[in-house]
Amino acid sequence: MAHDHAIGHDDHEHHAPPSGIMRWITTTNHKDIGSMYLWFSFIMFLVGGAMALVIRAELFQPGLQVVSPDFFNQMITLHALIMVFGAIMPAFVGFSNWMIPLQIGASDMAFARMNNWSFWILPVASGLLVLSMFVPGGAAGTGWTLYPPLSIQMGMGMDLAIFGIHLLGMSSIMGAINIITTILNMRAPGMTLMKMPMFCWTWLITAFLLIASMPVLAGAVTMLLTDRHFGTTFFNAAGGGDPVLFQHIFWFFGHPEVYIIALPAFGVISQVIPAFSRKPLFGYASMVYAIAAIAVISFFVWAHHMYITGIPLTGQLYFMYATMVIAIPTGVKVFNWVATMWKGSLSFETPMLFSLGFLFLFTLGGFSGLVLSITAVDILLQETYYVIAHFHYVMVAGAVFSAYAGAYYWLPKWTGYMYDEFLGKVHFWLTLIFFNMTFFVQHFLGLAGMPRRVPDYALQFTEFNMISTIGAFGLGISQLLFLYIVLKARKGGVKATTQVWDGAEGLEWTVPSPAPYHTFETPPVFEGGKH
Ligand code: CU1
Repeated sequence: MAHDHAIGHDDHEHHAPPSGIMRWITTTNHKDIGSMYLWFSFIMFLVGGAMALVIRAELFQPGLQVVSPDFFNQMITLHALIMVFGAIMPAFVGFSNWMIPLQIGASDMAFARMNNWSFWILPVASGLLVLSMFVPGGAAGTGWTLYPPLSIQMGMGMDLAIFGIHLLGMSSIMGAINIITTILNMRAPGMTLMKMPMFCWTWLITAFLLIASMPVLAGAVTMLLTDRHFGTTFFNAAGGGDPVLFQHIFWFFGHPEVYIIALPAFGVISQVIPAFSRKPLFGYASMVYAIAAIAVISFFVWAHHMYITGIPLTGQLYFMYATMVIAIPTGVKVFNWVATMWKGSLSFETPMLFSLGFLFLFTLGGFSGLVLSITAVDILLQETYYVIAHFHYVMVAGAVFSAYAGAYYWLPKWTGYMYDEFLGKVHFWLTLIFFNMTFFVQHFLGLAGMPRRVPDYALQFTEFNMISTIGAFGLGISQLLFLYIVLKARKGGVKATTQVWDGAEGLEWTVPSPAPYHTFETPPVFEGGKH
């Protein structure tokens, strides 16, 4: 930035752009920031994964072998917070930074400097979470839901978690404002909303979800903070408050949060499946309406997490049916993905394999969600491993699989080189097998009554826990293969062409940035690929 203070000074003084680490700290380039989000996300994925392995190591056999119950509780909390806020959400924000400007033909994000700030808040916030393990009393041992009264009694690790969550919320809200402004104001001529690639649509709607739900979480943890330190009694019955109030506020954020994670994942899948089917996405408009419907309904189902808190029977019935209603727009999406493949010219490179893995396993997670939505069943299964199994099918098979689908799909665009297709497929199959080995058996453990968030268990649960732990270590180790594949692709090799996936793509990522004027005057042409 050449700021000219002296009148009459020659205005052509030019500073070289910052290099080295300063480039990354000061960058306003959406591709740089996208890459930083993705690298940060993967590092946090490994950190949160290591914590999961501590949990699984302890649960390998009954009794206490590896960690203290207290530290186990801390791992339970931090694994969840780090995976949700540090790994999964930043991964899809990384995709959004990289791809939204390219897909709509914008030169960058609307608020390029705020974009830099959104990112750099993240390592600080996640650092606070990790740091909280080392303060007196350790990290919050409440689970990521931070329920009072326990969260009011916890040590200062809880304060660090609260401050971390405030910062994470700021980062998300700024990112959401940026995405909405970019999409609404910076589309190239001819790029109407209903011509946008589906990934942009999912993020546009997700950004509104973020703006509506993150402040609610911020409010909940702020009330917790004042209950802890400033004498309020929002959640303390002794002062006229109610601990269940916290659960209502938390889940009013928490359930939309599920879709903040899932919708961008749907967006990625909606790009990858058409590309590898050499057909346009089936039912584009119905897909947009389905995303919007899911987003709206997601705000009205929160108490399905609270069936055992004594809400009235009519309330339980309402939340049961409202939750089941979400299966309808979700079913529309699954139908559209399958219909896109119908009579397509299919091929099964790594991005498509991860998308199909997503399609099968996420649907399974949806079905176990339907099971849990039934009040009478949930009262039995609440706080058991069935719930753990359910949401890991949503979070891992849903979000992580589609993040991998997107990463392999766009890696040639990002690096300029093809990744190793054979190793990519090995990565997929190892991930698929070990994922199911880890989590499928947890359905049985839950149905048999094994409680979640407890470091010890009764003898009859031993075999399934051993299988689950072996699967978890396999799953963890096979993710290092992905790191190797990315590093290898960055070093060079076969150059990526502009039509990597055989050209059925039209708009996807073949648009140069900034896009040439009038790129989108005509609808994309689908050429049909190889036959
Ligand atoms: Cu929910």
